[in-house]
Amino acid sequence: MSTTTLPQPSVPALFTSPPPIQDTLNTQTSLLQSSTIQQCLPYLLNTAIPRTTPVNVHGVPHLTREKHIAFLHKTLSSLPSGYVGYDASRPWMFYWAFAALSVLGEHDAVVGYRERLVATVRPMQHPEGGFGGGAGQMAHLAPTYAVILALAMVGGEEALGLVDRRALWRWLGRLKQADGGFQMAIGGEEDVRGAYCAMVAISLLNLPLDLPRNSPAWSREGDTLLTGLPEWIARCQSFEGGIAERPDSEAHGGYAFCALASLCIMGEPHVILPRYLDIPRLISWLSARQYAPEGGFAGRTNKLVDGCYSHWVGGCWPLVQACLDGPSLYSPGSAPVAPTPSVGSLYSREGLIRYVLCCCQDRSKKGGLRDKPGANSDGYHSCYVLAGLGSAQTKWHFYSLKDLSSNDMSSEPQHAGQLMAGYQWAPEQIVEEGQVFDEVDRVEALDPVFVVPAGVAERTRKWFEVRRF
Ligand code: FPP
Ligand code: K
Ligand code: ZN
Repeated sequence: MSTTTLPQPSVPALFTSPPPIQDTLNTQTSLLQSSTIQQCLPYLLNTAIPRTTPVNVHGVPHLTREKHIAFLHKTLSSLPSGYVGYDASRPWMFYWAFAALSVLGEHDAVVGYRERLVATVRPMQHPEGGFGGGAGQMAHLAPTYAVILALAMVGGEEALGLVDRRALWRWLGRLKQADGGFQMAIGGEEDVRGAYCAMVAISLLNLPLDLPRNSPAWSREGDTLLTGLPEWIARCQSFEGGIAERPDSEAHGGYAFCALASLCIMGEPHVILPRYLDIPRLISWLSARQYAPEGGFAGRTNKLVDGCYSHWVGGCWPLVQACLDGPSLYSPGSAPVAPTPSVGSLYSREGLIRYVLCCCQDRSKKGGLRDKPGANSDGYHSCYVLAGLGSAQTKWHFYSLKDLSSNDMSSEPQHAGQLMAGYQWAPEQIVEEGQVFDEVDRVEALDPVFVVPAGVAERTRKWFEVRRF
């Protein structure tokens, strides 16, 4: 292992110096950006923390794995009163901790929470379908998504069997709008999170695609829960090329991921993404989200880097890459054979890895991962920072099971079980001469569409497929 403290290794100038061009007009925005750079530089140079913090030959500190693991368990224990505002996010706290622990390889620990998860979320299920953020609360797609993914991660009859799929399907019908999108809750906001959370639920739980008759979107026989959805998502692409929460709103990385991942559940990335999105403009917008010297991503134009966008923006890249490259060839029993990539990496993996390991780790006793230096670590950032790190260390292959010459979308699927594109991904570790992280700091990448450990989505879909709806 290449751990060293002296001499200080040299870090490329890109990550150690302010941008060469500076706007002379000072605004609140530009001053905040400059001070963020100043806040990050000592961490990128490893001069901020006690000088004894070991860094590798690339000047990158190690992942303080054990501290992060302990922190994640703590987020699921008794919490101080300051956390009262998180009460309605208890489903999310399970999801964030489980996903982050999985990235760190702690799969058994996750399964060990099954009973507690089941006991906590069972009373959160609404009799008319979906889950609320607490017992007796109205159902909402955000906690519903978090509950479903948390249950999927622990697996088993006790967990998966508690979901009332029929009620969930009817509730989703009520959320489906005539313009194609989904509301987050009945009478609530319609945004692209709704599209993603609904598609994840429909696909993983193998729900019928038929539109329930109670749906405000119901107009004629043959309409489905998917009718008009990709068209609605297309309308969320903004003039900047990024994707907004809803049509005519501001592009943001969180929504870009939701939009791309929903489309990648409905179709193969190289077919469906260019059909509904202007890909060159999307790539241009996504590229502008990565900053130097910080190395990390910001969520939107003129805003600051933040560790959670390591996933929300970083997680867009494998989907876009698969769209450009087309499918890898898959023959059962052997590794997928990649197509000749159209381009190299679409973003600076080195930059992101430096930002995560230098700037996002709380290396004090507390542990956990954070937005940026000076911010407190929390479950949400731990989850999405680690997810981004795993993605940066991984090449995701989308593989096609069918004849590559036929991109046949003509026969419309009638059942979620026929939507297979979300399950045709295989990870490959990127191992490179000169990579800036040491092998001890390699983590597991989460599924690029469902954001659960590799294999969990397919296992869950199969579990529901053989059960009566
Ligand atoms: C801006 O916060 C944040 C948003 C506009 C929402 C972002 C959306 C997500 C993270 C996606 C959520 C997805 C699901 C599935 C629930 P801010 O103004 O504090 O941050 P900023 O300055 O970085 O934009
Ligand atoms: K933020
Ligand atoms: Zn954040």
